[in-house]
Amino acid sequence: MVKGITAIVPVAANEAFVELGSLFMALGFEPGNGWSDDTGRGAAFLAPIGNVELVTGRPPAVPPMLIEVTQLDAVYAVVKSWHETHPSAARLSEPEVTHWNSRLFAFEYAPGLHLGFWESENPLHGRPIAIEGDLSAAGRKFAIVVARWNAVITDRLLQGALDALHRSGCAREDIAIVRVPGAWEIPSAARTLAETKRYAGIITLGVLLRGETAHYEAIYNEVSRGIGQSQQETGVPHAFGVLTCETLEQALDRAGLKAGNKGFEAAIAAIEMASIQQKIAAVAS
Ligand code: DLZ
Repeated sequence: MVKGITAIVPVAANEAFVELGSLFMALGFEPGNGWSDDTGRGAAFLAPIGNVELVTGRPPAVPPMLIEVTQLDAVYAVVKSWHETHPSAARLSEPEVTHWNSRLFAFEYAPGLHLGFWESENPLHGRPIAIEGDLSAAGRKFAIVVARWNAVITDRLLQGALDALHRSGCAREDIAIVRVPGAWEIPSAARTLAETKRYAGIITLGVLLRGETAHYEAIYNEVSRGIGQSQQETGVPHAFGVLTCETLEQALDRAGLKAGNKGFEAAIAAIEMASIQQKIAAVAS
């Protein structure tokens, strides 16, 4: 899989290497890992996104290295003031409107070292790509906590959750199913499973029927609080698949009849969150 792009920019002399490095830092590039050996040295400057652009026909009259920025005028002011104190730098053009709905200024530090700074007039252009989870459950373990109360419905939720896990590549032996008496017991079982740290996600399934449950609000609040607290305190994603319905008919609709299967949806959420957690951890390390 492609991870990033590196453009190698040869710089003639050590002085230019240092000067340009200081300019890039002043512009807000994030410093990357440099290198140095007896053949030379490199300094890396990281941008949030990059792309390779293939062009056919007449190439656009722009410098070969384009740096997309926000607040072009502020960037121009930084480059201009830097340029004034570094007389070796050759040419700096004023920002101009391009024919592609943008503004650009060119900065030629030395022959062959030609940068273009530009800003799109579309504020959404070039936004950094967000971290997003993928929907692959392969190689990950999941636990499902399912209440026996209202089993005619929770069994359907369980089938939906298993369907989502299998279709997303989760192996049968990587799925643990824990049956608990009722929704009230879900948080405690979920927490015990989460604390083992064996599972990438916990899927909680149950049904609370308002019409038939005394102290419905009290039970519901405690179940949702307990599941949320287990998620926050263990750091393991918990998907909430506890239906709260007025009637049995409404619950049946949400368990695969007319309104999708909330067990399936909960499992998909758990799979996605497990992936997101892994990606965030990778970015943070
Ligand atoms: C007691 C009870 C009631 C009245 N209603 C439900 C319900 O609608 N859904 C559910 O999952 N569980 C219900 N329970 C059982 C409690 O969740 C719990 O299992 C018992 O009170 C034993 O602690």
